[in-house]
Amino acid sequence: MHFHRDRGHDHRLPSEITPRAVYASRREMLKLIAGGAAGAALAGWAQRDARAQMPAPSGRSALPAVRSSVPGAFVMDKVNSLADITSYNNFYEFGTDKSDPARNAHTLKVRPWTVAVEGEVRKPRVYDIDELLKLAPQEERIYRLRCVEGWSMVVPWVGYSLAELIRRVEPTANAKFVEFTTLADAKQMPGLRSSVLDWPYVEALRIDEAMQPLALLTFGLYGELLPNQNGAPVRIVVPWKYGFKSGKSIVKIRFVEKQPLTSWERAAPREYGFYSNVNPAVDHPRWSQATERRIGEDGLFAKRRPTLLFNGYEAQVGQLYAGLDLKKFY
Ligand SMILES: Nc1nc2c(c(=O)[nH]1)N[C@H]1C(S)=C(S)[C@@H](COP(=O)(O)O)O[C@H]1N2
Ligand SMILES: [Mo]
Repeated sequence: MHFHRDRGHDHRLPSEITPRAVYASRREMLKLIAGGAAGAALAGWAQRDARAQMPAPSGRSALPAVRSSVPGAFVMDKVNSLADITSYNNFYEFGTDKSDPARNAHTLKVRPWTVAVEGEVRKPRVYDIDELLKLAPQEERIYRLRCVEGWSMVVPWVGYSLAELIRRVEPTANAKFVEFTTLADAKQMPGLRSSVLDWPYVEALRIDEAMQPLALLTFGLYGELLPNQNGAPVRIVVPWKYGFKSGKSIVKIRFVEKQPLTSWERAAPREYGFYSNVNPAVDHPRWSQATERRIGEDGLFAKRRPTLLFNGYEAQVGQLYAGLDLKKFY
């Protein structure tokens, strides 16, 4: 099975590829926005842009949020529509076609729901989802999402920094990595009949990556609770890594000393490394990662966009990897 391969095609002429100068100036602008006074105004603009594109009330539950002050929390790119974000999904527990999660995830029961936080922490605890929702102020963050398959979107998430939860459980000195486990219940998840992955879906981060304020414990999008196909009732979003690092419908967060073996690494270690930072210079063994297809821009004349190092979040996360050979630790 050719899972994890994008079906988009690149029909660009060489002249249509964004000149390097333009690409560089966009990155400079993003850095300015991340840190400067102009940031507030522009971030506000980005947020209004998201709101303006909000569809009529959908019947989901509102999740009020404040504007995030975390550097890098708002990208300037046009936000994808709610329809795009909720109909083109990877959530293999509900099937491997992009339309399967939207069709099948209604069987996921999101209440009652608990998240066990355990391992190398002084205060291990099982959190009820409604308690977790109120642990810290909910913030809106407009992030790029780059799938390893070569497509991307821009999503107005709602959540708070994973660091808020991590601080409360007080990791010990042995806590070097954090592992995230998705629910695996064949009664609710028809995709578990397929052996495309070893269930449950497990992902992990180094603890300093998990503490980076952009790493988001995510409860909603477009101002409302997460739709099931996007990982309700709680998921991880790590915007500078390929999308598969952002596990959905999380039931366990475990602090460990040794680097965990993640589901995608186990399935294809040569193709999906532990780090999986977005990097246009490190190709997937079966396709280039230099460019991406922005969902919502596809069509006969749509151009692929250049993929940015760390998905455009280099100013915020680059120093986490200082001295690391990004080709070796991909
Ligand atoms: N449990 C689980 N989490 C998952 C996946 C999955 O199949 N199962 N797919 C990942 C991939 S490949 C991507 S690109 C994103 C997609 O998130 P979205 O559907 O909200 O856009 O979820 C990630 N998290
Ligand atoms: Mo993905």
